[in-house]
Amino acid sequence: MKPLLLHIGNKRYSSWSLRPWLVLRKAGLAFEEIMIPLDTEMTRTQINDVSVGGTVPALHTQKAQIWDSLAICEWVAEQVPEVWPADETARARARSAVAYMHASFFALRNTCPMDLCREPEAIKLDDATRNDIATMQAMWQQVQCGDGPYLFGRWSIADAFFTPVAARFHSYDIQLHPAAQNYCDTLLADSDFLAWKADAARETFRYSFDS
Ligand SMILES: N[C@@H](CCC(=O)N[C@@H](CS)C(=O)NCC(=O)O)C(=O)O
Repeated sequence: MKPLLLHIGNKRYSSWSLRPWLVLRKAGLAFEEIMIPLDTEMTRTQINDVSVGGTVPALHTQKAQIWDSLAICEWVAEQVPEVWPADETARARARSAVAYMHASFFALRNTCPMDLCREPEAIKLDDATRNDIATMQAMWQQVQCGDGPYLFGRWSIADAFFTPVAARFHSYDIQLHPAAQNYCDTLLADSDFLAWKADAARETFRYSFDS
């Protein structure tokens, strides 16, 4: 049987790739990963060869090629439902939070791109980014439920979606409310995230904006 193959971008920069990678790990599904360096002359061809949508992450299963981070996480949840909260209401809230992350927060993404090797340092933030940061914290506060350090008690896909956000908040030294800071600290101390981050530190590829 062919193994699951997850095509990802550079671990240092690819926040979209980190999410399904974490979910596959937490689900306990065996998979192989293939990294496609982003921003090289070959990137476009290499991604188009493995992804109908022309982006990574892309997961190849026995039956299908799935090329969107959320779609991959949903496929994993069909194999291992525990990656969503068990309670129906919490699951609906988790899906709402994940969909919101998937489709919004553009100012935060553009101003504070994920760079796991960046020495934490504050930058000047515009109003739109400050608004995204406030909205994110308010949303976490509103949806949080259950016992445990994660957004919905035990770890779920929602926490995978917010791990890159926690990494951004750390890298750009963004001051958070205590509850949000605790949540980010929990995500950044996760052993699977730390394994990904260690791999990122070993990558030699650098974006051209990185001097
Ligand atoms: N909505 C997509 C976005 C994925 C995405 O934008 N991936 C970036 C890398 S992080 C990409 O493949 N960019 C194409 C390129 O660099 O040519 C998802 O959730 O998977």
